[in-house]
Amino acid sequence: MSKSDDLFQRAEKVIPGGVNSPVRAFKAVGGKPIFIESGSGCRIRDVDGREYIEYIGSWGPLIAGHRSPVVMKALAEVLEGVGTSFGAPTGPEVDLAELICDIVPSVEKVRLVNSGTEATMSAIRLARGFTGRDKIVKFDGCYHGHGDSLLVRAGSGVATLGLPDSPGVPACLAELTLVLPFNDSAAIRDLFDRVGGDIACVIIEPIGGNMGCVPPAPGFLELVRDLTAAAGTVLIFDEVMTGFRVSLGGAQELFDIRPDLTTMGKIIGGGVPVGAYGGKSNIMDCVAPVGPVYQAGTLSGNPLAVAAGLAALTSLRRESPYERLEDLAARLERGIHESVAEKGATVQVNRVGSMLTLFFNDSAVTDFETAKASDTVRFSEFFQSMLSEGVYWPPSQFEAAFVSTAHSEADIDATIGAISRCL
Ligand code: KE4
Repeated sequence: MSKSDDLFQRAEKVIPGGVNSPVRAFKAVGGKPIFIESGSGCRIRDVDGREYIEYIGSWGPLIAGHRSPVVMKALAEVLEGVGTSFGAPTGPEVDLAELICDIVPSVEKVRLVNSGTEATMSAIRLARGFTGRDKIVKFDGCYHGHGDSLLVRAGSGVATLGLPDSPGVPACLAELTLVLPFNDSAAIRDLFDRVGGDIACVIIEPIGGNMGCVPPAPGFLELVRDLTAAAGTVLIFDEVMTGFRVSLGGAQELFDIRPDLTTMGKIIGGGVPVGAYGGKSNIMDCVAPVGPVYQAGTLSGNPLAVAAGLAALTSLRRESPYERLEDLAARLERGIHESVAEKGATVQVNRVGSMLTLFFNDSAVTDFETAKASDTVRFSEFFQSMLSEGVYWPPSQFEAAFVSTAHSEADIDATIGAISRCL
């Protein structure tokens, strides 16, 4: 038995499903998860000594690859001479908050938390507290962490009362979440014509990342912004994945749209747990202790996480690697298209900057319905073949792959070679 299988056998006895987050269990692609020993740059090594060029990057945080020198140095300095947590304010938290407000166009004030889920849960509560309204809107196929109000699927008809998408989510709470099709302008226009004044907030991934990568249709985000502004509804851009990823200022900078609140995570912590929510001062000032909307966190803004986040964001602002990321990811996309043409495979590639998804689908993927029409059996075969080729692709058809600054042209070309053999 491999070391990985042995570890998995032990893990299943003491951890639900043997993993600390479901997608890691390989349920979507079959087989057993591989246990990772270490990472360096764009490569990870498993406990049995096998090495992979990888495109998960811890599901987005590692835009500079594993053990990026600047982040490692910052962590070492804190461990050496500061400490990990005080439960009291520190200077670097102010530095990081100022940096985020400087980088993210719509953010005037920001509160640090410890995960993307905490960020979105808090932003929803804040929007409800600020507007005095209870209903919220999300989009089918968008994932915003595991907060109760967001584990909701569409009701029978478009925009009818939401239904729990997990046991344990009370129906009375789920029905306050209205679920619309992503990229469906008519549906959101109709909803706001009917009940816009009742909606506390709309939360959206400005670029879908959790149904696979699905870009916004031209004009869609602008319409969402206009409708929410007119109705006094808080617009929340969930940029946990797109923030600092598709440009330094995220999707809101890329598309030049200003949401009222933004949720952040992943890259903001440089691979260490950090989440954040921020936006207009008049809304953020409703958050305790200055306002009545309660939110708290023992380890929020801890020195270790803040040091990693500061190092990661400072480096991104200094290096501005987005052209390089675009070149590398475009090279990968071109290579996929060339392989697809050679092999006559039915594949769609959706990409925005350095996040992309290869869908086994014979038509364009523009929302969750079209994404779900993908051939997930074929994807599983592809994933397992890529693993055998030494390339660790995201273990789900409905996830995005991430290119990092640690990937070289040679790594991209090797990946293209593997994809060509696996299609
Ligand atoms: P976390 O609570 O996992 O830090 O963030 C939740 C979240 C919120 N918003 C968006 C847009 C997200 O993509 C996520 C988390 N993303 C998934 C991967 N698609 C995390 C991976 C996992 O669940 O293990």
